[in-house]
Amino acid sequence: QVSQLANKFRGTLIGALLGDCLGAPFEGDFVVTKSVLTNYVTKLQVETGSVLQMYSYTDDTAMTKSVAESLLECKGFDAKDMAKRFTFEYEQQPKRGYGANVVDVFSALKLTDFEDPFAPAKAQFKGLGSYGNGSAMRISPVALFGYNMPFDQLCDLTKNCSLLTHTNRGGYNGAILQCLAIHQALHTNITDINEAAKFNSKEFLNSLIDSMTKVEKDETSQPFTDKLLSMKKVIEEEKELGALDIAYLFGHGVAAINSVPTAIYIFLRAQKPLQEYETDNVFVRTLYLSISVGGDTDTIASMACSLTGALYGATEIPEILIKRCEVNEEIMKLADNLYAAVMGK
Ligand code: F2R
Ligand code: MG
Ligand code: MG
Ligand code: MG
Repeated sequence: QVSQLANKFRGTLIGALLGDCLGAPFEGDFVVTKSVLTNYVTKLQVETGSVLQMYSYTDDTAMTKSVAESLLECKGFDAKDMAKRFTFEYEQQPKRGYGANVVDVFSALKLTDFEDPFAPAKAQFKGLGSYGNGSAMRISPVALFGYNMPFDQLCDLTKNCSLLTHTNRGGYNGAILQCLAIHQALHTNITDINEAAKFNSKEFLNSLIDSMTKVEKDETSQPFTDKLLSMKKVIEEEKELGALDIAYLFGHGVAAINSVPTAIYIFLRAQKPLQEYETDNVFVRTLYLSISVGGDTDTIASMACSLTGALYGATEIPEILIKRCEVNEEIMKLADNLYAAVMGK
């Protein structure tokens, strides 16, 4: 028996792992039909035969592990250490479905012996930097480590962790949005799933809009705030968007701007029952809806499920789904270690 906050820490990282592992088989599929997905999600929840089918993690989890381990080991952000862990992890297992260009950063880091760990990322895309969601997808440990941090410090830490691979503001601001959303879910006082009715999606979103407005205030445009504002309209009008509408309105691609707001919308939408798939479990609804939008399914599911996990805790996640994911015990341990670090234990 762990405290509800420790349970929320576990839910955050286990949610991220689960979305990655169980969303990955559909990554790149433009649409996922209702019958295929219903069959898939239903079977995942049933134990048949003596051997449970396991699902592998991808780059999303590989990098999340490195972020968590580095923060724990260094007791804070150490650019060289984190860059080394990303690179080492990639070298050990390069076939984890990494982004097409981020792998050049790892090669350049190695070639320059990590002399300036920020330099290779700056050179990406002719100096524009990556706007991919590769930083947002790995940011959950930062929200945990920064549980007690003031707003500016949490944003700075997130940005620093991002700049090792993503120097385009689309990339690092996407990570900041995802981190702030997890942080807010962790701080939302819900003791268990029976209190789900207490959760107010509109308030949650309004508070996120306030935060993102601060983050983007000095910039020439405010793309993340704008997407959150259009989400607010959808939520206020109580529209219940289907998969195609979600993909059309918020995107389902590898750019952070086309996947972080999508994950946040899915997290909010999954609070209510789905027409497409009947289940009482909010976590299963989050997973189902994430995959249904197609495109970058592992990453969208990972980010959305991490939010659901941060709100309700790991005990809301069906155990059989956790058992199906590679490295689930290791991830649980990392969540516990982050909790202990934050609590000063
Ligand atoms: N890479 C994938 N999935 C495709 C193949 C996986 C398949 N299962 C397999 O194994 O073959 N997934 C992973 O990549 C995403 C995270 O990517 P990240 O870390 O942001 O990488 P990168 O390379 O920096 O950016 C991704 C692509 O975005 C475009 N892009 C980014 N910035 C750009 C810019 N400034 N100008 C133009 N294009 C830019 C490029 O196409 C990049 O290759 C996650 O989905 C993860 O799961
Ligand atoms: Mg991936
Ligand atoms: Mg619970
Ligand atoms: Mg992906």
